[in-house]
Amino acid sequence: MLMAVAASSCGGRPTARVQPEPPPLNGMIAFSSDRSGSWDLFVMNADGSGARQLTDTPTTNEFSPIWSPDGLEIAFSTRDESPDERIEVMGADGRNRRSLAHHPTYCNHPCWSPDGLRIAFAMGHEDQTEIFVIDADGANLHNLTDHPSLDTSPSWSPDGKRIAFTSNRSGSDDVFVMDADGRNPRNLTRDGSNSSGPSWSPDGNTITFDSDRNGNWEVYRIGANGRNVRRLTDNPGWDQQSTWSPDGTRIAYGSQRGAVSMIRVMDADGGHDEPLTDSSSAARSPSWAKK
Ligand SMILES: [Ca+2]
Ligand SMILES: [Ca+2]
Repeated sequence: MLMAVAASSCGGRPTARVQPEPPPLNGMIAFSSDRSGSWDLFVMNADGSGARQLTDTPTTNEFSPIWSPDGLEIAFSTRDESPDERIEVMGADGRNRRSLAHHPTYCNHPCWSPDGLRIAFAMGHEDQTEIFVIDADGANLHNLTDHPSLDTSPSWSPDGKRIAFTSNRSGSDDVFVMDADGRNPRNLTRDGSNSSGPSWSPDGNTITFDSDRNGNWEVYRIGANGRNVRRLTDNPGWDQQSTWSPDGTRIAYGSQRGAVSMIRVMDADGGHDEPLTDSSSAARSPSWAKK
């Protein structure tokens, strides 16, 4: 057996050049997994070790976790047997859950402002969802988009001045950027395919997003000015839900290449791609803590 392994590895194609070592995987990643029976929220070290269950709610599904900028809280969405989908917030230890907003059809994709004072999210019905913003204490709910289309998945720029989001107002799903007060929306990805799920890099210069422009969902990056689109993943499964490491060198994302979705990580240029969770249960919606 050992000889066979040695022979096959010797018989492989010679490597063109040796890749440098990948940057270290520091910090914490929150994600959603069905490993406990229902969908629950977990945190793990960014190298995939030390996974810990934060919610244990057999009749409620928790999705889309996102860390507060100070790392002390996690906002997320929930769906249970009640009519409403909700945005909730809890401590990073899973305690002190509180509900911020709810809607009978759709209430999802929370995103903190960089100062931690507000949360943007998407809410609405089948034909029209809007990006709303609410204070982290639940006050001052207001609509930022107010447009008869599906506006979803906000991502706040690190300087707090802009919000990227997904909208189908141009006919297909596209990534838009607007001022943080909802003014001046502009389309970054106008190419007729679907592009969604923007995630702003820590230095504010780059936005990752998901697109099916090559017939299959892959993770791409684009300059925040709309230039220099580049594909980062290339495989037949879906690759979506990107989140940046705090130092901007690595990107974690959700990927389904076999029977279940997994969390994977790669360099910010697509190199050193590797799994962080295994195939024994589904995992998705990673969020890398900002500190
Ligand atoms: Ca649950
Ligand atoms: Ca793919």
